[in-house]
Amino acid sequence: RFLHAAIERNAAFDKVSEKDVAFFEQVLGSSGVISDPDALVPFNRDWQKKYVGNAKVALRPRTTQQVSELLRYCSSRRLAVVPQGGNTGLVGGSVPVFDEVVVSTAAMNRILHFDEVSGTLIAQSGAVLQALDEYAGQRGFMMPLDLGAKGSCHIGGNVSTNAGGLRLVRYGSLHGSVLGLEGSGGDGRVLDLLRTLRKDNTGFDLKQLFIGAEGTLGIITAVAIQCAPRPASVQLALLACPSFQAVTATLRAARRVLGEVLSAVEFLDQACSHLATRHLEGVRNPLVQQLQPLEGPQGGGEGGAGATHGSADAQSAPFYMLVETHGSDVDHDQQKMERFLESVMSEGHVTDGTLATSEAQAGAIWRLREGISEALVRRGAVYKYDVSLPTAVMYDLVEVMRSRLAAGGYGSDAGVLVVGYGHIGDGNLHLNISAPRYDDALLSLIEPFVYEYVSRHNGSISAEHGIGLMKAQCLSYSKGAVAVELMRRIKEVVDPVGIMNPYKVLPPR
Ligand code: FAD
Ligand code: 2HG
Ligand code: ZN
Repeated sequence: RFLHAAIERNAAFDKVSEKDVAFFEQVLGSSGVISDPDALVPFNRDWQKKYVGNAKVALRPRTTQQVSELLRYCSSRRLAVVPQGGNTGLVGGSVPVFDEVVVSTAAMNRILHFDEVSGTLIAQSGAVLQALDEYAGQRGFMMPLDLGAKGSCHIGGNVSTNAGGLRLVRYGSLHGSVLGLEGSGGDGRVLDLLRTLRKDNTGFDLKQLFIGAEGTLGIITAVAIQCAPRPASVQLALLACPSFQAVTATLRAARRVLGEVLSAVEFLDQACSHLATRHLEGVRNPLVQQLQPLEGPQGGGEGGAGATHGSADAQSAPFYMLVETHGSDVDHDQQKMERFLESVMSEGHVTDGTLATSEAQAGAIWRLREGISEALVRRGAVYKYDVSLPTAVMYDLVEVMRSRLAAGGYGSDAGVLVVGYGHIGDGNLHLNISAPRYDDALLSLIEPFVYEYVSRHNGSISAEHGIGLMKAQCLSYSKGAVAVELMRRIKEVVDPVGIMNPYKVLPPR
């Protein structure tokens, strides 16, 4: 596919032979080795169906020992490997680029230990996030991260991408909540760092290297994580804001008034709201009274904040926010939420709002926000940018991009939609450009412009999704030469033959 046009297969890697398959079957049994072309399809393509590889074999180990044996063998045979969890990654990191061996953690999903006093959980890396959250929930705890892909993503994939998600503003990053991990380096050496201690100052904190390494060092086989107490009281408000300035003012008020109970602050623009309600069954925005039928080539009011076309726009606000609290006292939290709403409404930062009065209502509001990625995929081709920027200027990038593309002939009349949403409480914007089809001329208007813009504003080209294949050639926009060289050297130590997830994260030399 066009995405691989500039990359050549590294000829130093050998191709999988029948003898290799026989070895894999000896280690895993035949059920752990997938080589049938049809059965390989889901291992070879990503969630967006944008990145498609050509692996001839996928492996499903069940134990750390098996992972170690497989990697030792692949190193000795110079067979490149791509680790795969739930395959929900958004930067092309979880699928082969060429014929790398896929090592899937899908069969490594056992929960190994739970401490009901401290809330520490140990699980194999292939455990699905939602299953872990349900398990912790039955014991009065919750996982410290939550994201739209929770039903499919694995904890090992979350840790490998250092996933952020919807509640990082409250529960912090995985660099803090992962207490320990176990993994195998590319050469098969098992690194046992599976501790559950809050405090452990014994030299280099090696587990941090694996958090966010995106499978370039080795394979995480188990994770120890600090769960948080499940809140007795949860409040969720969906708010309509008249401008992006009002969104940032509302964020400031949420921090000031809600303080320690604040658990999520998300935003989406008008175009996202329309996308989710139009492309996803049963999703509606309770603050938009009545949607108009689709109009025009771009589907009526999909034009985005500030756009004037499509009568549906007249009825909805330019921006929406989700503001959530987690606390232990319903009365106290409700009082705080009321004070917050009074403050932002009296100042005109919020023009309309609704409070969820049941778990079902809260779930429906979250679906509006969490469903945006899926709605975008349903609409057609998507160019995704996941950036950190100073909050005050964050949305400027969406507006600048909209004007730039329109001036280049890729406006809404060409079916191109530029939308912005994300974790505003963490300074994280998801800029997505939706188009009828992938188009190199459109891409050349977006990149490198978007990376230069982010770099100029001292932002990050990857806030939470990682670098993967998509941004490996662009790492220098966010990391200096010395840092990149150090990353290479660390990889050489942990993965001496260099078989782990080649072509990803690090730029070609
Ligand atoms: P995969 O996609 O399988 O892999 C991701 C990367 O990690 C790859 O490079 C892979 O090689 C590597 N990897 C996987 N498992 C291992 C392992 N055991 N050892 C070593 N390397 C491994 N991300 C966010 O940060 N925040 C969000 O809010 C968010 N929301 C999302 C919503 C949707 C609908 C979707 C589809 C994705 C979303 N993501 C989000 C992207 C996010 O990266 C993933 O959902 C998740 O963290 C990846 O987990 P996974 O198990 O699917 O990993
Ligand atoms: C989210 O916050 C995810 O919904 C996905 O990180 C963002 O699809 C995207 O761009
Ligand atoms: Zn996100």
